[in-house]
Amino acid sequence: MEYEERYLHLGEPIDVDAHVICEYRVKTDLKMTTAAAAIATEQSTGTWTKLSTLKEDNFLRRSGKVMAIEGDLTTIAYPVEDFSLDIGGVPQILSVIAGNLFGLEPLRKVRLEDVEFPKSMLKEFKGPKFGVEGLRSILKRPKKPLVGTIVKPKIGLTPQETAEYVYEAGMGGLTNGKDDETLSNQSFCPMEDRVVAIAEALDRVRSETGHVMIFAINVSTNGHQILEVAERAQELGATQLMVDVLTCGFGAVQVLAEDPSIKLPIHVHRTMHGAMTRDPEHGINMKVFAKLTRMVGGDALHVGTFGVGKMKGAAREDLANRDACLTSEVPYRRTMPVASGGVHPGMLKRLVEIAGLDLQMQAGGGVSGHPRGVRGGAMAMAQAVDAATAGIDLREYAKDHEELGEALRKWGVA
Ligand code: CAP
Ligand code: MG
Repeated sequence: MEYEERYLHLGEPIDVDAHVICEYRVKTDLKMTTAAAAIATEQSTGTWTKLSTLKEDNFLRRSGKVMAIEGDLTTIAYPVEDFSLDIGGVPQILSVIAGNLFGLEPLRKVRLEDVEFPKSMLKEFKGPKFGVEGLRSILKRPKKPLVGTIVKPKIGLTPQETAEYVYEAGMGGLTNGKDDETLSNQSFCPMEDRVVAIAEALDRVRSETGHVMIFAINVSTNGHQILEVAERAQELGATQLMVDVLTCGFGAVQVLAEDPSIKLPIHVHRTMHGAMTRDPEHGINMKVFAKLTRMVGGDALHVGTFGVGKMKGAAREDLANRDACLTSEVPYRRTMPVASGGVHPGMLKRLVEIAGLDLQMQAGGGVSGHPRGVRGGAMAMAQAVDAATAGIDLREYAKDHEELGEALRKWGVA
């Protein structure tokens, strides 16, 4: 493969306002300059062999530039004019920064570690409609972390059984609930019936206790129908929507977040991410997906459990995912970071110590697997988050809160 050295601009200053700047980690048996040039070539104006079809001035304006190489990391800058936001959007952005390069023969492994967009591109996106502050306002919860559950089993319950689960969770004090990522409109749990039954359950909790809980209905589906499905769920009383962003696409989140008819916060699940994020040497760092999810309007996003839960992930990377959701360096509302996956009440204080109070912690098995059932598990989670917020040791707090005590005896303290 002949890759042109003309893509090398090592040591030159980078005009950050005119480029999308990417950092790639590269494993190669060739020179790093050759490998880096291969990425810049393939992702902009070149291919595997020298071309004579592009005028020189356009080559210079539109080619990717290898700006730096440090060890196995290389920084590549793509000119803003290589991107098309009115038509293309995030799908086209990903085709440039995370496209063919993963299959390039000169690279044994390559991972997209980070991306920085220029202000001119950031302002073309609206970000979350609600975000951290909007969710807190809906839930009347100005400071404490949000605490939620995922209905388990992830599929199999009827709409009425699901609503019963939600009622018990709400009566136990949870602020959030959600469908699991594989639940949609299966014959045993039609979405419309589920939305109506859950709305009634949430209304019962509120009328009986004054407590506010919202529940994210999974509206993940094909691009041509997701808006219509979301509108119908909203019409029937849904209080939050959920989108599996990697199976649906970032455009699916954006269409719901930007459509004026949708007035509900969007919980973004990242199922399938492990195929791209898990290998520290090949794929895409979750931080990239977190930045894109916030840009397109995700109000809450799964970021991992900071090394404390069941889903494999490095704590420092999960913290970077959280930072991408919360940083003030971009012109958007903040996205609520969600810690989920093997979570149980005994973990909540550790999670708050690591990740802070702007956090949604949620448990599926860690609620429904409680010895006293869903309400007991919900109470244990609510008690644990109260203790964590007050900085009180969970075992100490459990002395006066038996549901938490039973959870700690069953699952321990992280
Ligand atoms: C958690 C969960 C979520 C994971 C996804 C599950 O259930 O519902 O989908 O949180 O992982 O199906 O595993 P449990 P991540 O609480 O029972 O583990 O949040 O890392 O994307
Ligand atoms: Mg799940």
